[in-house]
Amino acid sequence: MNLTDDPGNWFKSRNNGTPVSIIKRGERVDFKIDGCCTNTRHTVTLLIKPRNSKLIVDQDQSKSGTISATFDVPGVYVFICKVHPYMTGIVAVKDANGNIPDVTADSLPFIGHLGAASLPANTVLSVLRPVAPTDTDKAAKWDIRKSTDQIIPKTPGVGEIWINTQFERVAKQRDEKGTPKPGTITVVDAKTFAVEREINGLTAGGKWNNPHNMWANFTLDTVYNTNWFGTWINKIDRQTGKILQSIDVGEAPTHIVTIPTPGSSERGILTVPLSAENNFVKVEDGVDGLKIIDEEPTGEGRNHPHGHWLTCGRGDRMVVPNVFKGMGVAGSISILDAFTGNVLKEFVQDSDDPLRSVIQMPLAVGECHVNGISKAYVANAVSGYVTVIDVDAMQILKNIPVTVTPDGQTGKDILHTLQVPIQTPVSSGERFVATAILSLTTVPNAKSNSTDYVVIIDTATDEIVAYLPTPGGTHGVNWGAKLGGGYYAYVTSQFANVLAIIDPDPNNDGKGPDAAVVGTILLTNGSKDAGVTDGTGGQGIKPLPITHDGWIQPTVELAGTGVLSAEVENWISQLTPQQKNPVDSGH
Ligand SMILES: [Cu+2]
Repeated sequence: MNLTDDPGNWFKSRNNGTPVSIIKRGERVDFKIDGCCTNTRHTVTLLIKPRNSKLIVDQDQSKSGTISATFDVPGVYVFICKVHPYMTGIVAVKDANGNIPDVTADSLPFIGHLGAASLPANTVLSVLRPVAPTDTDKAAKWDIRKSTDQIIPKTPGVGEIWINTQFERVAKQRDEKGTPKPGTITVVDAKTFAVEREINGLTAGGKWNNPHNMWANFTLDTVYNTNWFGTWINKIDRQTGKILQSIDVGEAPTHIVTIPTPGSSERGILTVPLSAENNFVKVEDGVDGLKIIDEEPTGEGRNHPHGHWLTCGRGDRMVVPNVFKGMGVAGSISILDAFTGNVLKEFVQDSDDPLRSVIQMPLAVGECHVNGISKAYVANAVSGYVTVIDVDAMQILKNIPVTVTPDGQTGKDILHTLQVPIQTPVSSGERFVATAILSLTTVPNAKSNSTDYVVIIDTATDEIVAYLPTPGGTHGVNWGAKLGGGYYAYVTSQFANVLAIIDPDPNNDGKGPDAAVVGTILLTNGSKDAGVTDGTGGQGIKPLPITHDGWIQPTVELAGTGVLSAEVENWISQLTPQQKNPVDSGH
């Protein structure tokens, strides 16, 4: 099998061109990670196997090259990549009669939560959304909506919403070797909730592959974009969508956050974790354009850092999820000095420590001050918990189980839920956290009555106050200004073609149990050759203006100075005093 950058076909069998390789017992599969099919490094990690199999396949760091495995027991083997955890490959091993044995509940506990002891292999594969190599498969398994499904919120937002529609196919969009690579950026007008335009990578000189996450500069005339299956970031002119520059930063860059610190010489510098390496880089956007000015490790040893955040307001500390440290799924959460890059504290997974046991493949962080304390919320992919950290005291406060089995149990890991919590930002008004829960299946759960959902966490109690159903493949969430005050949580879903909009507090009483999905916006725009992938792949999401404390004020300060475009001036004029300076949220 080749590991690839192709959505739904990330492990591609050379025998049948699909992510399901069918072999006989005792046969070997070579997993190839090379320039044929991917622009970065990966792992080949065996997650699910038949009960009696002794096979172990895993690596302690991201790799290129060939990884081989010989299959000892008939049955279904599920592989993932620990760098890009939704990359899914299947090896189905036939028994002596040529049949693939059923998948049992002790191999995959999820099945037990459906009330079954075992299920046919084909039944299990038919519900796995990441296994969708063709447009026909995607149309069947993914959550593809029509224009009649669209719901426009009654209250408009302010500004623009930038969305990485990472799986959208673009004809002739190729890497430097000429291999097709997916992904666009879809821009939604927050006033009308219409798709304003789409940006593709045709002019990126091959440095565009699975565009994953974005941030903007303070004047909001530039958007920076990462390419998670490549090694580059792009600098994009916001108004024209023109790609101004693309530079190499290292393997599998994830998210971008600028340093907001007032008075700092590093204000505006980009920080970018590299998920197939151990470091983050600092990138300056100066007179000569983008330039790497520093590179520092995000922990001790191997790290594979992903979606970080800087402390709201001061920006003096950076909280980084290190997805995996070696063999297995143990990760860590680091607190760094944002200026020196020094690691001040690293919480490493420890099965004997009740607070650190759940730090298994942490993927993303949200951070804001809550009642004067800098608090971080970290989503752990494998354990299904959100870890709450006091960033000032550098202490873990609590772990909140956010994933749910089909029969409604919480506190169970990925093998029971087949769900992964991903982005988990704190609202700019600091009252709520919205955590995106991605389901790997088409099976609903008994709490949200949907496959995918967002949980709303009250930051005063750190308890879940709402489970809100969202479209298939929910991955990204971020907060943008609601016209007249307050914030919307904008939600992306990688296996759907829509943006969901959540109002965390429609009756404005400061409490979240009335949180509701108030909008569903189609991200399709009829792009030629995109087919069923039009508007799909929603991952990184950046509402502009950037509403969090520390990032909104520099833009507001520039209003009326002639530096901002007329469009940005207009956005800023629509913000309430509270939205312009969310430092004292008054809750
Ligand atoms: Cu990968």
